[in-house]
Amino acid sequence: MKTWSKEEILEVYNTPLIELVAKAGEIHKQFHKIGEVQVSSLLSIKTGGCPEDCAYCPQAARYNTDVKVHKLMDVKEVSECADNAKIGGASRMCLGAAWREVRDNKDFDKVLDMVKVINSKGLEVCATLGMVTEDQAKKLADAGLYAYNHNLDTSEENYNNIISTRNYDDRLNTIKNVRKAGLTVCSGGIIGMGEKVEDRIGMLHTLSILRPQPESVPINALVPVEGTPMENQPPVPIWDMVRMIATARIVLPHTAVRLSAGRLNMSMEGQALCFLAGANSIFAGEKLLTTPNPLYNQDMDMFKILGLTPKKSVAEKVEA
Ligand code: SAM
Ligand code: DTB
Ligand code: SF4
Repeated sequence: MKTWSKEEILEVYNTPLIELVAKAGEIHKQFHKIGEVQVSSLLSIKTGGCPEDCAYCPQAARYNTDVKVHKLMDVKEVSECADNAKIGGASRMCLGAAWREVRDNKDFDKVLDMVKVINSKGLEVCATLGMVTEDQAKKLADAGLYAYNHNLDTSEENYNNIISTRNYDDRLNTIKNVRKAGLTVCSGGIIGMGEKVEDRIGMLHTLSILRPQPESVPINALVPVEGTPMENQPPVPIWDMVRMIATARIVLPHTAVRLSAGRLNMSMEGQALCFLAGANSIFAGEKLLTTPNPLYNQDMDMFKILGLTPKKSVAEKVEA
């Protein structure tokens, strides 16, 4: 596995666009099935009221947003959502909680039960619950969790401008704990927060030098939400998204690169370029965690028009 320097990654990012997409497409073809896109479903199991101050996030308690605070959902409700996600063609389900960190209490036991139930339906289960210890990550793994999402979000240098209630090392530590527990790692970030190109590169560099590299890297375009410090950020140009995805594909050849938040502002043509550049997953369903996402039927039309096929879950592949 090549160890990329920041300078090399920047050079990749700045490659003339068509050449960059072609290069990324070659790598994509080598390690993935062209046109195969994983459909993932997102569910916010505990919404809002978060003590952290992530400047992009509508769920931080300190910002005055329209998000309705909701305590942890019931296992039964979550199980029904998983059934619907499966009917809709999802092979992975990600549970999100607006927590700073996991605590060893009844709520955590409930999350473990949710993981067990969803896993038993043959879906890959991912969770994003904030910081976790190795012991907690092990409990999640034992319950059948497949992946843990914990985003770096931006570069180490830019981190303090976006979040002040924790630091980059906290983030990297949780990723280490997740790895030690034998879970797969999902970690990516957001573009469009006013960061420099160097910050995008810095984030990709940190992800690319992890060993093993993360199995999953979500690339989010900021969804600016009223009431957050980022409410007036201009939309991310599609070309930046394409460059970011192509660069991620090249420096993380085996990784699932997820075209995550922000698709509502992207045309089908724009998204097609992202798939050509190596994106091989989307979040489907009309809501991400708290913000809108394209309608399910629109995405299915896109799959038809572009000739995309939904990827099966790891569990379904074992059965086949
Ligand atoms: N509280 C946990 C944490 O921060 O790790 C998990 C939930 S948090 C909402 C998961 C991720 O959602 C964040 O790391 C961030 O990348 C993404 N996110 C949150 N708000 C966003 C927004 N407005 N636009 C794009 N991505 C966003
Ligand atoms: C990720 O990187 N993006 C997803 C998932 N991981 C959990 C979340 C996007 C959230 C967008 C803002 C919202 O809907 O609240
Ligand atoms: Fe809380 Fe996560 Fe939102 Fe930060 S991103 S405010 S930790 S829910």
